[in-house]
Amino acid sequence: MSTVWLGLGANIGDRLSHIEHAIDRLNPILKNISRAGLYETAPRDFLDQADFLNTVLRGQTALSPLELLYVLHDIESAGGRDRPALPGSQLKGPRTIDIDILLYDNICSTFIKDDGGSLTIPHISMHQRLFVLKPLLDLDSEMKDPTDGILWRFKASQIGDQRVKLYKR
Ligand code: PH2
Ligand code: MG
Ligand code: MG
Repeated sequence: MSTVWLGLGANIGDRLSHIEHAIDRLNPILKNISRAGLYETAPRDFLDQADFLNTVLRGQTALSPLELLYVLHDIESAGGRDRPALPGSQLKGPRTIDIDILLYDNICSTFIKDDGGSLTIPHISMHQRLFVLKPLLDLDSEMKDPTDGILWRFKASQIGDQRVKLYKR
C-alpha cells in the first residue's frame, strides 16, 4: 500500500455535499482516511469565480498513480464535474468537485496518461497554494517537500496573502 495525499475543492452548488459525496466514493480505494479541516478559500488563477471549499485527505491505496488518477476522474464525473477538455468549460474555472493527487509516497515523477496528457507528482502548483498547504499542515506539520527536503510549513510561510479561513473542523 502507498500513502497518498489528495486535495479536494468545490465552488458550485452545495459545496459541502459535493466534498462529502466524493469522500464516500473514495472509501473503496482509500483506506485509513485522515481528513483535514474544511477551509473557505478565495479563488486562485482564474479569479472571476465563487469562493471554494477546500480540504486535504491522507490515505492508503493499492492503486498506482495513474490507476488512482483515472478513478478520481470517474468520481469527479459522478459528482457532476465537466472535464476542462470539454468545449465551453473554463480552464481552472468553477467546478462541482475537483480531486487532485498532491503527493504519493515520496515519488517525484511525471507519468504519461492514456490520452497523452501528463500527471506530475508532487502536484505542480501545491507549493504556492495556501488552500492546499494549510489543510495539509493540519494533518502533518513536519512534512517536507520530497523534491527538495524543505518543510512545507516553511514554504507556506513564504506565500503572500491568500484568503483561507477555517469553515468546519
Ligand atoms: N482550484 C483551481 C483554481 N483555483 N482556487 C481555490 N481557492 N481552490 C481551488 O481548489 C482552486 C482554485 C484549479 O484546480
Ligand atoms: Mg485542482
Ligand atoms: Mg484537478
